[in-house]
Amino acid sequence: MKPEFLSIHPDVQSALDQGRPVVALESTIITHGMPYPANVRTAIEVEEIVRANGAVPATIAVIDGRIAVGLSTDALENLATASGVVKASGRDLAAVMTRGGSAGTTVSATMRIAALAGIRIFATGGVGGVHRGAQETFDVSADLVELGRTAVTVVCAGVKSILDIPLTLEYLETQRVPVIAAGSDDFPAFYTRSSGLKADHRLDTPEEMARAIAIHGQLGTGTGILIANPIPEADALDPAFIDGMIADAVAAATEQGIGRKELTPFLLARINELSGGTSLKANIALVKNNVALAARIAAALEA
Ligand code: PSU
Ligand code: MN
Repeated sequence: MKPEFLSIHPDVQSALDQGRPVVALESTIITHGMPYPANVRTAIEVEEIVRANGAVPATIAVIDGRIAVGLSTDALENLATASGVVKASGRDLAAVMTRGGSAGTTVSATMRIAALAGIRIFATGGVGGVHRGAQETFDVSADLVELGRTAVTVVCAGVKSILDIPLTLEYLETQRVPVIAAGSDDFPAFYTRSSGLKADHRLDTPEEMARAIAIHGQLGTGTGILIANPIPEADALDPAFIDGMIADAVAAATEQGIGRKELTPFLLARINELSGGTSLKANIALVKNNVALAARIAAALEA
């Protein structure tokens, strides 16, 4: 039985009922990750790319106290423009829903909801991770904890260097989360194709990835899988260009005492500002690349 607070869009429900491929999409990227109107435009285009690659998109958000799995264009537009929309990780959902609020769902919340709805694969830009300075701040994203206990595959473009990438990979190892780079030996760093660190595993085709997901599921580990898909060559940023801006953004956050759930949105906005929109362009390109891969994996999973 699905909880009564879950509103699954008819297109998504019929795909699930008929065993057709579905890809979940998060919404914090819309509410807190990108500025308006690029956020709505991207959300709409990304759904089209999922469809073009043979799957049904299911963008997930909290709308007026209920969880929506699959959003109309109007709902997307409202979510992107309404005031008081919160950033909800899994732990925030109950309180936001109780007061009838609306929220963008982070990777952790979206994974939880996808699992409830029976969706096995989910695509986004970047996942949260272990922040730089976590030795002092303890700032480790709930995304990593959720990956350690919810059996949903997340396709991302690796981890941004606003985070401590080596510590993030250590944490995923402890949590028993398989980390697979798509068509690359290196673990990607969001804006760039390599973080300078090797990925644990490399798989090259959506069919292989679907097979790994199926085997991992049968092993009963109960953990998610992280598929790290490098940004396309043509859209990748020069590390020399972006790394300095990331360092400046992190320094500004520390100076201004930004912490907890405000930190990631602050850093994203700051980097966008400092780069004159170049980081946003790369972000949009890599999200599109990720949803296309996720749709092809979803199709291979159902084949
Ligand atoms: N990274 C991005 N864009 C985003 C996010 C991360 O490049 O929009 C969002 C995702 O929703 C992710 C969340 O789940 O930030 C992580 O937040 P935190 O670091 O507070 O756990
Ligand atoms: Mn955090």
